[in-house]
Amino acid sequence: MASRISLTRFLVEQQRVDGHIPSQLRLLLEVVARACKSISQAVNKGALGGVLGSADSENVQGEVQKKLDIIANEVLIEANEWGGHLAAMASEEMDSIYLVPNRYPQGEYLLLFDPLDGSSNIDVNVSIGTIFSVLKKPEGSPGVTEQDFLQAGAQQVAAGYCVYGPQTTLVLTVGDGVSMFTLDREQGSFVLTQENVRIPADTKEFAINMSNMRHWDEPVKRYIDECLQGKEGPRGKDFNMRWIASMVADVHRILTRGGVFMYPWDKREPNKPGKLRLMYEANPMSWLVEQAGGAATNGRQRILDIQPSQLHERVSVILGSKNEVDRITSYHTAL
Ligand code: P6P
Repeated sequence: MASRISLTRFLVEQQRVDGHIPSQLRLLLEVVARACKSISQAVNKGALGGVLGSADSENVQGEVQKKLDIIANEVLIEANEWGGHLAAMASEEMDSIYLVPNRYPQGEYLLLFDPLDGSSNIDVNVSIGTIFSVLKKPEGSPGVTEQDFLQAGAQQVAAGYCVYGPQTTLVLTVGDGVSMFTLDREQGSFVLTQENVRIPADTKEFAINMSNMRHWDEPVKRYIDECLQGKEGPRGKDFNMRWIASMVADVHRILTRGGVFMYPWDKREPNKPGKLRLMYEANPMSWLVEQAGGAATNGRQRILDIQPSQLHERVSVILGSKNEVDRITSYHTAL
């Protein structure tokens, strides 16, 4: 069997192709991948590593932090702060941005991440993952402030996630399609296992937390109701449902076989636009989905066009197979 291409070789070749990715960005992505390997090791230990359960603390979102949330956050900070490729970082687990300490060289990139998405699944051994997004630090600003992070998702220069499931798989885009790398634990390196990932435009599978049905807005109720009517209904086909409650795992399934993922606004907290965070969940996942031929909106607007006003702001998310997302969006904009 031909030897597989390592992530390192893939990135070097991406860099070599008309400098598609500058060396500093390549270095950053390799450091993030190494950090994900360390997080994967910690996750895989589970009870044997004493890393399950809660940390008896809350994050900026007011959510109880799991021990692994904090471990993953620390791994990403420590791996990335000294390399000279970053100016600052932002994390779901930290209230404010993290400036690279003055003892280290400052770089031109900003790294944002949800260090361990799907934490409610940690203690029940269900797939979880790390989501990351890379922006360029705006030119001219001497220091770095939170304002420098508030860029629309369309400004990302790299985005990806690492899913810790039966395999540990890193999924990445630098704006030239989506590639998947599986961790070869014998070699200790990520190897290319799929490139030019494409999401089918149509699907028979939707992902949503059905327990919230009574709280949804009418367009979402209409769409799901039509799916549930199956062959006899207006869609003329039966649908399947999946909900893993780990966005990384649900999005990985959609990138692998199509589908539509929805976490829409609902009446439970009407002042919040949605549950998921724009900067380090929705934006990176939306870019990956679009790079694979899918679509991603908040019901009315392309997610990557949303101009953020706060670092931890939330957003309604509808993403996946393009024809389904377009249909759901049309139900919202028709009102
Ligand atoms: P619910 C995990 O906490 C998360 O942020 C996403 O990964 C996931 O899709 C969603 O929340 C699950 O939310 O309300 O179904 O538990």
